[in-house]
Amino acid sequence: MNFGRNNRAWRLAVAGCLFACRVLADDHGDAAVAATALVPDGGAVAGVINDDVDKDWFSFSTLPWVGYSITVATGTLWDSEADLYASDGATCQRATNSAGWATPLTVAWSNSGARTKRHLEIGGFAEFTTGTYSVAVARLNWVDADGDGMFDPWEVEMLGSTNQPAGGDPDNDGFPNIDEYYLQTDPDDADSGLFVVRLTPAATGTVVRWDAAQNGTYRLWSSTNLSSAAPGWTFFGEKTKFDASPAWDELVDPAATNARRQFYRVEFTY
Ligand SMILES: [Ca+2]
Ligand SMILES: [Ca+2]
Ligand SMILES: [Ca+2]
Ligand SMILES: [Ca+2]
Repeated sequence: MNFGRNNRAWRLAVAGCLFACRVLADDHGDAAVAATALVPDGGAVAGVINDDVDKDWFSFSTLPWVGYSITVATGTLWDSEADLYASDGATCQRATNSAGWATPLTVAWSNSGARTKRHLEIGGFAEFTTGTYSVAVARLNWVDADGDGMFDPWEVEMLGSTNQPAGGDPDNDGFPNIDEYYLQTDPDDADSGLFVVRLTPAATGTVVRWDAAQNGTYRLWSSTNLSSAAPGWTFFGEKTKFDASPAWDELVDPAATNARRQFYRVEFTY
């Protein structure tokens, strides 16, 4: 066959490639790091399962003491699969699908720990299933009559009323009330906050222990020097706490051995 530039078969082949490339372009990322952000109570987001192996990833921020309902409504997609992952994007916490059930598919999850991000992986359930869908996240029990971003039942339980502002610090520990809400520490106890509580030097490194709440994700930094900018802080690990107890977590800093002086910093992220 002649595939010269003016040949009709050549032009059809090019047109076919362009058409195929457009069909295969994906609308949402295929991994947790490329997740599309969903806003709780912010309405539905449309998506397309482009081919039978396409997975669309979403993420949303969850607040302590608050329940969430995730709804996947199918359009032309025959049935759907929705898996809920922890903030690390790797630990599956709930797997469900709509096969055999009337759509839409719903997944409920309540955050009994610290503020954290959740990831959602959506795909078609049956093989060779493609088509359109929409996904929405709703808060089931959110109450914030004073509009300070802190869940009112938590304020009443921990501070006696909703009178305290988000930026207040009645226990003078340096953590404002809203941070204590996110961290799930006690806003009325100066000893309850985000602190490095123990360092255990060993030949293989130093075991760093800090206050940690369930679902919390923490980032750890070390430095040999607090008095100047050099060498600054060195990041050595991130960890998500999955269990409710104990109320601390640990990570080894392998660069710090017995003979060295080290300072540590722990950061809460969500
Ligand atoms: Ca897609
Ligand atoms: Ca409030
Ligand atoms: Ca405080
Ligand atoms: Ca406190």
